[in-house]
Amino acid sequence: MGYVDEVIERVIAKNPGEPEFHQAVKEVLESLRPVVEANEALYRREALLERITEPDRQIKFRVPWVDDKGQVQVNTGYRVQFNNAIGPYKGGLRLHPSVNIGIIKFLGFEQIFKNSLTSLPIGGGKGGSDFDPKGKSDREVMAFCQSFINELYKYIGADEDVPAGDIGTGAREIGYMFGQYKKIRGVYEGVLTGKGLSYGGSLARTEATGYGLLYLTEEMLKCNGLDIAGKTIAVSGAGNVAIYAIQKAQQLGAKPVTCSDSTGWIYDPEGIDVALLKEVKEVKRARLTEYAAARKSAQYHEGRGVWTVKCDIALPCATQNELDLDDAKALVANGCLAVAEGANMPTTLEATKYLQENKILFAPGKAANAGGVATSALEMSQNSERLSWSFEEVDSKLKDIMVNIFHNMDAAAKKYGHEGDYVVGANIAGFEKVATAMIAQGVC
Ligand code: NDP
Ligand code: 2IT
Repeated sequence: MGYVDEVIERVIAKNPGEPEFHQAVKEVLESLRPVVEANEALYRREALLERITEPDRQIKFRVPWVDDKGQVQVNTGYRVQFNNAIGPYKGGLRLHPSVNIGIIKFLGFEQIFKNSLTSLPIGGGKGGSDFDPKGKSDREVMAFCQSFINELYKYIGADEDVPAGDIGTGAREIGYMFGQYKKIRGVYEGVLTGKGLSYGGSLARTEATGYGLLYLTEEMLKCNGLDIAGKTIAVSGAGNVAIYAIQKAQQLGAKPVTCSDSTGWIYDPEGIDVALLKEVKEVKRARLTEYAAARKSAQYHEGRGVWTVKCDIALPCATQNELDLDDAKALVANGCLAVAEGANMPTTLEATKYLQENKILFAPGKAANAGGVATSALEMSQNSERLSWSFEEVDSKLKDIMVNIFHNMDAAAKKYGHEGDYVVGANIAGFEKVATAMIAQGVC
């Protein structure tokens, strides 16, 4: 058995009941075959693949808090510090009832290669809790966030580990966490990113993941002889990534016609009204039925179904494994040209294979959604130099980073004989830098 297959088997055996982590490891390691085969003796001696698939540490803790009725609630908190070969651990915090250690490990593992692709000095980590912010009062969210930091503060710091937002964690949650960290540690430092603008946040961080997704998609289309202007886009999700993907798509002259949340989805043939979507989701924190009620052209459907809509480009921006083989078949049958992942691992392995076999341009999440964490790293730079850059400055750096990511993954795919396979290209380009750093730093 080859080294890659041996390590995949070992990861599955050592981490039972963690299917998302297995999936992420398979996707990465299988596409690293060309580079592993070229360096097999060295990597085996270094146990490089065993080391890169084993987190530096996993922290799991109790998060007790008191709800508005005076009842004590208990959640579980996690932080997986996966790899800090090229910089402090960096990655978001997911607050969603589905969170478990396997999900946090898949996200942390992906983050290693994504962060490397940004070309900025950040290692990989991820955290979160099974707490559900939906339907909670601001006071309850604050109580949870303070309790979460009461334990997590021991393990994070501006030069150690810098958490940020993810599903369920936005500016409100980051604000409460930052306040509690400052209170406990008595230091004012860039320990979290995605902060409010009046206390160390970066302009354009809110927009960054969605905007970055579109910058990379635009470049990928351009380099394949296509223009994004005039294209119809299907988007899933209605959160931070989806909203700003829709906004930038419109600015680039494309027409996003769908969005979704966990209960249903919208088809709006006139194009999504971003101001209304923001009002419903960012201000009222309401369901998409409110969008449909306020807009004549919008059709609301229960359940899932975004990928059945005819589109030129599909942007999954909600959650993992939300685009399966049947969805991929529907997209291909409807003449879709490109899929770019705004979410982390939204496309199943079978669906990715089908899309690529059918010559759909496919940009994997670790490249396509790297604009969020890249701009987080720019926020860290601004915090370190105690300065704030203008929106235009941050946005132009973000655009350069995304264009650069596209060309790096394109070049790595070509170098190893897989031209146009951006999954192989992104994984190899992200991996090579981390591998070189790990080997140079010795066995640690
Ligand atoms: P938000 O919490 O802002 O929005 C998530 C959206 O996805 C909501 O519309 C939510 O619907 C929907 N959703 C979440 N879970 C499910 C589910 N299990 N089934 C169906 N719909 C679901 O999160 P973000 O927009 O920040 O994150 C979206 C994706 O992008 C995630 O995969 C995240 O890891 C990834 N990502 C985020 C980055 C960021 O900077 N925020 C950076 C890079 C990647 P509902 O409200 O009904 O739950
Ligand atoms: O998945 C991701 O890259 C994020 N949720 C953003 C992480 C960050 O540190 O900004």
